[in-house]
Amino acid sequence: MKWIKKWAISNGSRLWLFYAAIGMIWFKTYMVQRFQLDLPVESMFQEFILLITPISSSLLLLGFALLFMRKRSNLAVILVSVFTSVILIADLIYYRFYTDFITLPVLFQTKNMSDLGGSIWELFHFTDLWIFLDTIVLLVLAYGKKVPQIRIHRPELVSVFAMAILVFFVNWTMAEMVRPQLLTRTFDRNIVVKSIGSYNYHLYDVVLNSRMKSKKVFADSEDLVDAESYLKSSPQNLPSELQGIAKGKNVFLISLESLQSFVIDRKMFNQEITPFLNDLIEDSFYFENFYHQTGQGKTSDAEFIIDNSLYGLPSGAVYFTHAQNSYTGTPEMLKEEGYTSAVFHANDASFWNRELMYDSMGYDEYFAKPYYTINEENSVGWGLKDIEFFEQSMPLVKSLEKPFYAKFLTLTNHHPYVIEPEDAMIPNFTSGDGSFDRYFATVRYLDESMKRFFEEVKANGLYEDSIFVLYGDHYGISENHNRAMGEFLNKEITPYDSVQLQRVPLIIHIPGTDGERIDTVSGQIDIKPTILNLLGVETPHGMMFGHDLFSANHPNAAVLRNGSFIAEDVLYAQNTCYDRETGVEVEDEACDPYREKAENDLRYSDEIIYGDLLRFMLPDSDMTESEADVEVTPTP
Ligand code: GP9
Ligand code: MN
Repeated sequence: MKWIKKWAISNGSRLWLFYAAIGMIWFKTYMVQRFQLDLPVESMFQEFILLITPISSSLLLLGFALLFMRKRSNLAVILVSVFTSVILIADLIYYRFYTDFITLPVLFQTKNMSDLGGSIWELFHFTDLWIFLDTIVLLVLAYGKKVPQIRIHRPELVSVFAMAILVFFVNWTMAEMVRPQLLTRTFDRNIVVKSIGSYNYHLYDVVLNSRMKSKKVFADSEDLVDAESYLKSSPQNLPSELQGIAKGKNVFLISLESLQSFVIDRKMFNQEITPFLNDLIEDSFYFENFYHQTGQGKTSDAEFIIDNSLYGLPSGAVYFTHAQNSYTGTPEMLKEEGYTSAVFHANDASFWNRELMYDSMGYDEYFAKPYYTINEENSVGWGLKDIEFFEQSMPLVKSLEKPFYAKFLTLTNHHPYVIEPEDAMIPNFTSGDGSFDRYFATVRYLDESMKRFFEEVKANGLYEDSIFVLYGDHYGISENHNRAMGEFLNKEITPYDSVQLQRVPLIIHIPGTDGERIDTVSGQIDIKPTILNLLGVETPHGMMFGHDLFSANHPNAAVLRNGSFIAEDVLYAQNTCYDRETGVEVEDEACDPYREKAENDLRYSDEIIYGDLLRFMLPDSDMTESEADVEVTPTP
């Protein structure tokens, strides 16, 4: 017994710092995952899974650090401690805004970084610095001469790696018991992190992205044929009564930044939050159950979905990852009808990689920051105030050759929702949650800017010959604000409510046509076919996943990018099937008929983008390259 004690003391001290590092990294990671990220844990079993998730990756990281820095082993564990803290803080900041986890493509979107500065500071809490406590303790221990340099023997290092692998497999097996095919099927990163932990998730994300990159190389025209026959297998739309009603008219497409439907028709402190839009809806087609379908690409995903009727990607922004692909977007299709297309946005042309992507999608003009006069007086938050933006855009619009397809991207109602006192037309809410409380004043300002926009369109004689499509691009209030949202709506926010809160307004205003409130379930994917049908444009080689919203046999369903879906009578979210009307949980079988379709839609759309399959399509034909047996030079 004595020799065991002796062994333990001598070996314990030479590995002491290693054990301390493992313990502290495990502890801080668990605390952040469990209490700061607040990942929803539904059972003791899941609680246990979450508890063990940091072990395998911490062992792996420490193992590699000690392998490569044998001579400076104390420094090695300190570097691992710093590295893990940086990851955790980055996760926290990202999660606080997006309720999601960063992916590799998002990390490399450095072009967006400078504009995000304000938002990042708002999301960083000074108290987050506690996450670096372990580094401080390790530094004191290592360099305060309290403990000797770590000396780890080769067999011990091998057992560290063996242990890492073993723990990972135990962790994975348990996670698969809760959610089968966790890593192959899910689109919801929150579930992945909850099941395998933040560090393992980041590693998985790296592998996933490298696999995605290789897909284009191996794709061929047969893959396009597969996707085409999949799309043709679902029922084709019956022509709507409104088909061609706006033939030859200009199209104003307006992205309403971060605008969600819950503010529409609602009063706060007895004041309407969106008085102008509420009035406009009375003379327009208003889609009450219209959902945004964006992922990490936010505004750019909304643009992509709307112009292409393809889904954005499960990770990253397609505007960044696949800007060189071939597309057959609305601007390109309308060019054949004699239309000019343009985008108006008072931000850097490179934000979201727009300048490249707009080229690929066939836009003729992009009026970005250099076209606007922007100074301290006329800007706030992210830049030029929306009212000024529309005012300064008008002469540019008038310079366009008609008919045109013009897209406007608003900006003032963007997180962190700052506004100057003279522009605030409604007071802040009073929940104590800063950005939630401020949201209403910037929404009200956006509403006012739309009023001014319509006045100017009329004053410039453009109203009668145009149609107007206004849409909310994505949520503005993430699940991170559920407490404040609950207080505002006077109810507890369940996962069912969280999906329902992904509704954004869609208003289609056609001068001279009476509108209607339409309660069909629909999504951004439906906008392209709807606009094309209103303009009377034939779409023989559509490759579109959406449907004309005015067609009598519109599918009455919407698929969200994280795999949740909403259908006629059910709503599916976080592995649970709900009754759509009541929000009451129902048997899984009720959702089954829709689940496969939802998964297939997302998968085929992803395949088209990963494989750059539209490059195999022949212009002006509904045949693919293989059917026509003609060589087409792929787009570089
Ligand atoms: C930036 C604007 C906002 O140009 O589109 O982007 P978001 O952060 O909402 O995706
Ligand atoms: Mn946006």
